[in-house]
Amino acid sequence: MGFLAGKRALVSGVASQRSIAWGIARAMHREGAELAFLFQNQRLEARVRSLAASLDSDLCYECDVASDESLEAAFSSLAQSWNGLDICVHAVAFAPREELRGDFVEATTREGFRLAHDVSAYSFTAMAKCARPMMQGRPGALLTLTYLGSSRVVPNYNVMGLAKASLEANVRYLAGALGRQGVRVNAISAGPIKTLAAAGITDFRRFLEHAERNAPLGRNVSLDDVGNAAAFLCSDLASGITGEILHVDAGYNIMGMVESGPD
Ligand code: NAD
Ligand code: 0WE
Repeated sequence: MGFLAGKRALVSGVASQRSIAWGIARAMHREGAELAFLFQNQRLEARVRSLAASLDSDLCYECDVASDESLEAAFSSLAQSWNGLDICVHAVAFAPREELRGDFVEATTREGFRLAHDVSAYSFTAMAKCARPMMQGRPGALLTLTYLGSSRVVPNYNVMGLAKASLEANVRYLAGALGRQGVRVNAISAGPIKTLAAAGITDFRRFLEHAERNAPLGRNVSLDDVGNAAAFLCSDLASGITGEILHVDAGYNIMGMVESGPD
């Protein structure tokens, strides 16, 4: 029997088979969890429904995390099928594409900052507000995805780095607020993975090559690496862990001196 048998998990952020959220859903399903999904808009509905079906789920709800009404509608639809929720996965981020390149000071605008923080950081608090009543009386787990650019200067990551710093503080404050209710809140800081969000980034290949060359494990991380860690963190095996940022990056973050590439 899997270590998530009997658990109900809601997963946001699936846009394709390469999404980190999809790796997490696969691992949780393998460990016996029952799944439900949120999709951003109708453009993604058919794809998410067919992916969900392959993991035995027909619970898929539209949800724009920048809208409280949309979040409330999605959770109240979910509550018609499920009387409780054990796991909630937040795997959503957005900043205007043109702010993810070039000089940070030049590239960053007030509106880009606002949008990045709203969609990528506040939405985790908003989701926790919705999930909390459904987690009443059970040992719940919330999980989000972050990146090293929250705490180190990563070229071109720019305003997303600030939003991830806020998201990581969010993990700690939510963990502080929800702990007495038995709800744990954690994040995985993943190494670079070629997803749709990454495909929009100039020179993303260089990030992959750099990480592969310099990470202690000498490779990049896979959807399974992240999915397995996520399944663990959201399971009772991690019952003593909350407010934690767990690096799943082949060890890249520990390095103090890295080799530059052939270019
Ligand atoms: P992805 O493009 O597959 O997923 C991003 C998701 O965000 C999409 O499903 C998209 O629909 C959703 N989204 C964006 N705006 C939304 C909104 N307003 N409402 C609802 N959903 C919205 O890319 P991914 O790389 O799997 O990203 C998932 C998470 O992992 C993000 O938080 C990202 O910052 C984080 N992350 C990614 C990497 C990487 O290298 N790919 C590394 C570390 C962390
Ligand atoms: O968090 C991310 C990417 C999040 C992201 C991606 C996009 C692309 C398309 C947020 N908003 C948008 N907006 C778009 O229009 N990552 C951790 C992956 C990533 O993105 C980078 C990276 C890495 C790694 C951007 C610059 C430098 C490195």
